[in-house]
Amino acid sequence: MPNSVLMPRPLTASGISQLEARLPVVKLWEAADPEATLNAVAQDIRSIAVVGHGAIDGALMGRLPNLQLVANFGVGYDAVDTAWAAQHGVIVTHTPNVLNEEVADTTLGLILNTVRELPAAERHVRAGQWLDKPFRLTSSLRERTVGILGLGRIGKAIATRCEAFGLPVVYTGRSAQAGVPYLYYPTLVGMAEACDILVVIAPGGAATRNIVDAAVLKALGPSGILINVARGSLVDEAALIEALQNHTILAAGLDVFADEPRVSQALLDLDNVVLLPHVGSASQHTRKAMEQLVVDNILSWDSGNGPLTPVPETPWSPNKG
Ligand code: 8YV
Repeated sequence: MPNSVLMPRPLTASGISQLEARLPVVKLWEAADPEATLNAVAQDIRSIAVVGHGAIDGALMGRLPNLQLVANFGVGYDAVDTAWAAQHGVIVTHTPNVLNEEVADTTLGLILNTVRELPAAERHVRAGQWLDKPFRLTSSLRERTVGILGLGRIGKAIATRCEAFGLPVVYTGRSAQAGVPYLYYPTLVGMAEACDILVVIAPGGAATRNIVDAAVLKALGPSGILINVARGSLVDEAALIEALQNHTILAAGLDVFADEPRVSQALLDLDNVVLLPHVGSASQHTRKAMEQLVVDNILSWDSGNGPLTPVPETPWSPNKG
């Protein structure tokens, strides 16, 4: 049916029914032969609702001649080829702001878990080892400076929380930001030298691939902690594993990985790393808000009022779809 929404993976029942009340939805995950279904409906698809981390590349979008909108579930949209979309007049939307506080909360949790080794302390209790001896003394947040790579919306929410913990905050990114009270470092290595906890919360994609490399980890130093809540692609994972094994840095807390959901055995084998399964925004409250923004973007665009949160690479104007 014309004007269809392609849904490769499911939104919740509420999200699907809100869309279905207005538009036909092609539920690709239900198709016995997704390729054949895609060929059969290609002309009808005008938008895609993207959930999960599958790539939305030019090869897929190019098969859909009437595609006008890709609504991404997530603030990060590195899995969507926005350069292709921009060239072909396709608008991409994402879900900014609604997850800022959740991801920042998770980040502080991951920092505390990593520095104070709380998961290992909990395992100590569960294994009955407390009866034999107290848990070891750990490193501390005290006298540490937090360096934030990527002081965007989420980075600022993390910084506010760090301030409340009494931790000095510094940052690096493409440029210094006016009106920001934190010290700016023009280079990542420079900031890594100056801070003790390096928090990675910059966008993924070609421009940031492996920017946290062996040199940055060396600069972070033997008491340094790496926290990654952005994308696995920003960190050279082989260099990180080596740095953790050799104690070039003290520890790492990772919510994201190079090849999710597969986690390198070398990381699983290490004691000085805390591992989370990409749960930064994964509360019921926040995932509901993110889904609602996906739905609202599609419905607003369909009604001619334009998408609510287009990405900067594909701005919307009233004469455009
Ligand atoms: C989600 C995220 O895990 O918003 C993002 O960029 O990485 C997370 O909030 C992801 O979008 C779920 O697919």
